Amino acid sequence: MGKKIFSGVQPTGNLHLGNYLGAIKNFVELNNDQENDCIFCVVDLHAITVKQDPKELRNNIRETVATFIASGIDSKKSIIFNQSTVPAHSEAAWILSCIARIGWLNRMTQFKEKAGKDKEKASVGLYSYPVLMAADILLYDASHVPVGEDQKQHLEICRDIAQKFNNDFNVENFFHIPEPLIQKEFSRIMSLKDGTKKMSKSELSDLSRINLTDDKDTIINKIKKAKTDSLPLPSKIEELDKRPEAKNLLQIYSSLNNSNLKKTIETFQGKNFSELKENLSQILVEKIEPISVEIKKLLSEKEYLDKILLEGHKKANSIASNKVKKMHEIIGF
Ligand code: AQP
Repeated sequence: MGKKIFSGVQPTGNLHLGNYLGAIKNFVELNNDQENDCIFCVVDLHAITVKQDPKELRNNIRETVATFIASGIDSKKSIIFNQSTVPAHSEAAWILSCIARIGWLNRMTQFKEKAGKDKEKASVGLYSYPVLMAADILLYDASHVPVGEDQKQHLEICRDIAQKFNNDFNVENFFHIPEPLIQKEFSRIMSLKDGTKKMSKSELSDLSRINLTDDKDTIINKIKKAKTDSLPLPSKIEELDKRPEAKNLLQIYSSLNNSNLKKTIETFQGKNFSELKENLSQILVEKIEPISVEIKKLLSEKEYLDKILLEGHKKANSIASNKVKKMHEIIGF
């Protein structure tokens, strides 16, 4: 039986290789399975949990859609839409925030990481982010949610919220309890400058990530400058635990090659980083440059991108408004 897929990407610019290998590549495979119904959302309501420039946000929304399409998602088969155009998301998030418990949110590590030392100054939205994410998923009765490993905890709270709503109102199975879909080996791509930190959009140094809009020369240059250590590449997976940069580069190579880490280690064992980097640059250029070229082309076709969003909005809005209406009835509104 096919899966009902829901996932989102924030339009916060600088979409990178981590977003691609941890999420978007998987979206494309799920989209290509004829049995699946997929919904891919540009989660702009999530983006504003930290300050955004309105003009940049508008551009980034289109760029995220362009990235989906350039990566291979078919907008005729899958629904692609922008979260803020479907009011049910905000509405369901409020209702579910009355179901979620403060103790659950207090355990969320992403809030702790993103809020930093001065938690008092973080937005309330950043704190309640997982509740909005639960609303996104539950409105569409998603059975599976493809995400990077960093989002696993948020998926768990989504399941808890769904379960509690179903129990509190005695409506067994009203909300479907979703499963995360996390790619085991390649779930977390790390910074090219520090193998212990996640590759991220907001990292100041552009050299820390491969952006999906980077051209060939930029990709080659960034891999050349990527941090390494002084030893030859190891022959055993366990040896990688103490060598985060080696692990990251080997993992990226494996993932792009649709291989596994064990096989990749066998290919490069005893070799120098320079050989791995040469091969890695080659496969990155082969896989990422066409996406980069296509994104740039699509960005000059704003009307086409807006049309995709409008079509997606109509379909998503119909499903989500219907579900929120049922929530109202259950609650007693
Ligand atoms: N480094 C990563 N490795 C694997 N997967 C990743 N994802 C993000 N970074 C990595 C996955 O990409 C999907 C979309 O992410 P998002 O746009 O919702 O934002 P994010 O996770 O907050 O991305 P960043 O780059 O980490 O942004 P900042 O710098 O703002 O914190 C998600 O499925 C995510 O797991």
